[in-house]
Amino acid sequence: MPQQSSLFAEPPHEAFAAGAWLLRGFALADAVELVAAIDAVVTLAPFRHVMTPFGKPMSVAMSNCGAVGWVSDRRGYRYEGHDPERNLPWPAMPAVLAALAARAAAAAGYPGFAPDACLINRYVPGAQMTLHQDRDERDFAQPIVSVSLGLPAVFLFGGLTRTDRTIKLPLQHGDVVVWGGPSRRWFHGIRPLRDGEHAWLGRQRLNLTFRVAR
Ligand code: MD3
Ligand code: FE
Repeated sequence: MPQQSSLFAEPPHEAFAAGAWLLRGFALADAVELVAAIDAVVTLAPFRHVMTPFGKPMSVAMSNCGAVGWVSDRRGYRYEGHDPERNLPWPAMPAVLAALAARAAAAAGYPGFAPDACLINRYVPGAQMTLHQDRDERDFAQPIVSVSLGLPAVFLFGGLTRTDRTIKLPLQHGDVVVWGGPSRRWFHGIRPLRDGEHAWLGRQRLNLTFRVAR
């Protein structure tokens, strides 16, 4: 067998926290297909600024695809099979999205990942996500896979309590992170997006978050 060229070999994956794996550039080869699939989803279920239970609209615009979608309103956070804005089921999860999420999870040591929910977050300059935990899902043994596209962002990663000190992690176009094990329950957020222009996607960052919700 010829050896793979070291010039084109995949860079080593980083485990930067217990169970969390950063796969730099893992989505790059599929980016055009991913964005086309996102575009098809948000044509059916447009981005919207959901209300937090505290009555403030989020600065991040959201949509979903898959069997269930993450929703928020005055009653709280939860997963629902229907888009409340359209009174219709969420668009199906495009195969290219589900396949990428499964490949990334497997690369991080979580084989057989079959997400039923994909939250699509759209950040424009200034948009942010304050420190929170993802705890609306049934089984915390299931990892979460996130894909970053477009403008770079600074990701904040803490611990099991809100006051734990946080580390900053820059996330770039094409980066994929798999959050499993203990890291699955840790506080995290996104600093206000810096102004900029992505050569292809313009003044925005798109983030896909794949979860097994039910
Ligand atoms: C760490 N989204 O939608 S993705 C979210 O970039 C969310 O839009 C951010 O946090 C974004 O809930 C961050 C990275 C991420 C997603 C889920 C996690 C990190 C996580 C769950 C547990 C721990
Ligand atoms: Fe989150």
